[in-house]
Amino acid sequence: MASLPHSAIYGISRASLSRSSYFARSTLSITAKATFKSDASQNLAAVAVPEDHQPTPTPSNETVLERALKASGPRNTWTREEIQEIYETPLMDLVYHASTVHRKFHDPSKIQLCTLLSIKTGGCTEDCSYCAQSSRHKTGLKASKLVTLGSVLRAAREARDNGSTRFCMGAAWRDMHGRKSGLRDIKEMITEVRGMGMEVCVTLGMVTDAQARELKDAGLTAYNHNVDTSREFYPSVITTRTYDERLNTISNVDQAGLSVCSGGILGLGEAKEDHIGLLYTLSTLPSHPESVPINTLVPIPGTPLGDNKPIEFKSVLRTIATARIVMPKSVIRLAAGRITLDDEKQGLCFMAGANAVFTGEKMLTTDCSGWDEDKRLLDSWGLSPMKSFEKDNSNPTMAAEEQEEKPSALFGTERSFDSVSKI
Ligand code: SAM
Ligand code: DTB
Ligand code: SF4
Repeated sequence: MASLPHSAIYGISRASLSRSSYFARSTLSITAKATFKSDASQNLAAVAVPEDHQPTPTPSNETVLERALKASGPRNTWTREEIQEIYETPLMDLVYHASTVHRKFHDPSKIQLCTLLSIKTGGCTEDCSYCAQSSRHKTGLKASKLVTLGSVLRAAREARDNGSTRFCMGAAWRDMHGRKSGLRDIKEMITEVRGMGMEVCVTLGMVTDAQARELKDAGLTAYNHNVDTSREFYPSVITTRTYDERLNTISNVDQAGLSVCSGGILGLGEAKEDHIGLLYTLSTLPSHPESVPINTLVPIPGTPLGDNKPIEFKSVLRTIATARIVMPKSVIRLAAGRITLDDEKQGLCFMAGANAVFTGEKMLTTDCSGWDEDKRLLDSWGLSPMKSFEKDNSNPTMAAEEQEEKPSALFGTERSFDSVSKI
């Protein structure tokens, strides 16, 4: 398949919708007691609206945000204009609404801990202008061969013993073409790590449908392949593989029944339209990625972006919150660059719907927030690590059609709590 059907099509503008009914309801305060069970038929919405305050919006006066807040599941019919309207919501409101959506579809007290290992470092033929591992840039990084199974198992055990439930292995490859022995060795690593009870993710560059199926059969949980940025900005970041080639790999991964992990990188010199474009691509895929990593550029000396100024935090927060609203069931993963955020900024990201982090000694080539530091961070915010496969691990399927708010498919574990919401 050369490209996904959605990829060449951009949304047609929707009539701008009135925001009046949203503001009319913004001062109500309610208390709701909800019991969550794994049986979807017993699920209750986290936020109950008292009967006399039930909104009865007609489609003509409903804002994009209101409609998103009422949705019972993901949809992939977003237009850029709709995403822009959400993205441009006053930031405090945006974070608040993202948090509300987050609480409807996820256990807000749980953060997934994931640990990375570079299994084949450097010497990559691609020219990604942010990357330390491209052989086209003079970063001083020494290329190395595929690591041994023993070293993978040691690293995975250490990660598991420190609370990580997902182990992600990265190789600096353009694709898997002609890498028969590499694929065989990596399948063995996958099977062994999966056997330790961990979710396993790999990122190996482009894969064919047959390779994706082989990886799935070896026990792989998820495959990471980012679209990185908007379709328009992409050619100024990478020239050696196209946006559609990326989408093709994502499609192969999805078709093989693997969970798709696909997100982006902020701070490349892009505009806010590119954040909207990135989210547009991801949220209009046939099914939303199970996991959406949000990286911020770690400037690497010797790369074309080595001198880039850090991106403003509020843009990162805005992107996370918008991602949470347009892809309500996906796991939003705070990825590269998290180490530059203090505890309070990370807390805001969790409030806005981020619910996974990379933790451990290293990312792939750069530093990572350590396990002890992260345990303290989560504890200080009253958060705790997610168990393996605690969430629904499949790629979120789309709601058949947009529906009125009703009991939604929530997270797996049974629990109950009192929630006090202002809407
Ligand atoms: N070759 C694989 C690929 O391109 O799919 C390897 C994974 S690559 C390292 C995964 C992602 O990490 C990239 O798509 C990019 O979003 C992110 N990344 C790489 N270098 C980064 C950097 N210096 N700062 C922030 N994110 C980075
Ligand atoms: C993703 O989106 N970010 C991770 C993971 N997927 C593989 C990798 C980040 C790499 C950061 C730069 C480095 O350590 O070289
Ligand atoms: Fe190679 Fe991946 Fe780095 Fe691009 S991001 S240069 S494909 S390792």
